[in-house]
Amino acid sequence: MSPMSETLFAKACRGVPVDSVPVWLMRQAGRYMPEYQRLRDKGDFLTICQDPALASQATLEAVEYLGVDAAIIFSDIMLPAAAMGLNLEFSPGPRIEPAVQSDAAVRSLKTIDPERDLGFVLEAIRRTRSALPTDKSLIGFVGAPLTLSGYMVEGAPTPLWLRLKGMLSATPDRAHAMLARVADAVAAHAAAQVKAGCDAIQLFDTTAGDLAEEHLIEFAFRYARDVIEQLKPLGVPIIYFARRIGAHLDLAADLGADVLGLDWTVSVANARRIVGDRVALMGNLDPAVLLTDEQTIESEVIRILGEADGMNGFVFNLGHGVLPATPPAHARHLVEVVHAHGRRP
Ligand code: 1CP
Repeated sequence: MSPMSETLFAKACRGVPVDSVPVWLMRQAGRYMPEYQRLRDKGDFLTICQDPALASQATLEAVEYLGVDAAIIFSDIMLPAAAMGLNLEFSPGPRIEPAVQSDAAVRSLKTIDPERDLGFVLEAIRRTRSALPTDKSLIGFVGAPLTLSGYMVEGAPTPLWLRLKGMLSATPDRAHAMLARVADAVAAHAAAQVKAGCDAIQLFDTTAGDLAEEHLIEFAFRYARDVIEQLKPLGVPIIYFARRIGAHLDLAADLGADVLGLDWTVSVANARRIVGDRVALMGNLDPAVLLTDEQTIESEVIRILGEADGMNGFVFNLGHGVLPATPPAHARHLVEVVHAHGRRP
């Protein structure tokens, strides 16, 4: 895409001047939406992910309902784990059985071929890109190596990540071997998503902020940077999202990503002071605010836009995914008020 025809979202990611603030929501096509619930009546979550027509429909319905500036392809960070040879189920959260808990299990992780193993995601992207208005971006995504490896080691979501942390501290060689393989797999999958039509890639490193600082640097940031370096030549904006890394933003700003996604535990104003103009910022409304009322949502939007200090280099989002209990009308109201207040007069 030539710079002239770049979308508002792409411009904001690159920090070039815009006359309004773009907005999209992590998990915008999720369980809170009646349209998605109706799709779920037709099949379980994996079935929707593996059916390009249904996955594309879920992606597009969210964009149409909410009026957001970007779509995110309906998929999941766990799918490359299945492509690497693991047994993956959703019930409803992801389950990997058996989990990866030995050097031999790490060695037997397969190299992926995205067209062969994840072709359904790529076909969903092609369909979605051709149906999506040209002024809206389509975001592809992968789990960052640390976060995806965490699920592969634990076998299921967990609040404490004890097996993952055990691997990092007791068997660091195994951890490095695993992270290197996972990094290659997610980089290949992300690159294939760009070739299929995605205009941006987000790395979800949701778990990184739970680690000790030295582990964050050695195991999370190092492999996130590897993936980003592999994607850079493709020329699309890259977003790095992690939670609870307010104390590490200075390092995160140098990973090579164009945009840092923030959760609500650090203010946009403080983040901007730390990162300067090295990266654009994305975030960071607490998804809990969407459970309140329209006035509260509007005043929180005004506060965050004020902290963003001008419109350039900022993408409005939540600080994590939309909660399942969110009234859909509140999510739509959020988008409306960002568009109303985030505009040059
Ligand atoms: O219908 C259902 O019950 C399935 C619910 C669901 C959905 C709608 C899961 C299971 N994944 C998804 C889609 C999904 N996952 C998207 C789609 C696009 C969108 O944002 O609209 C994305 C980007 C993800 C990313 C994802 N999956 C992450 C990273 C971001 C995050 O939320 O922390 C993680 C950790 C997962 C794993 C996962 N998938 C599903 C569950 C329940 C989980 C465990 C983590 C959790 O409870 O959120």
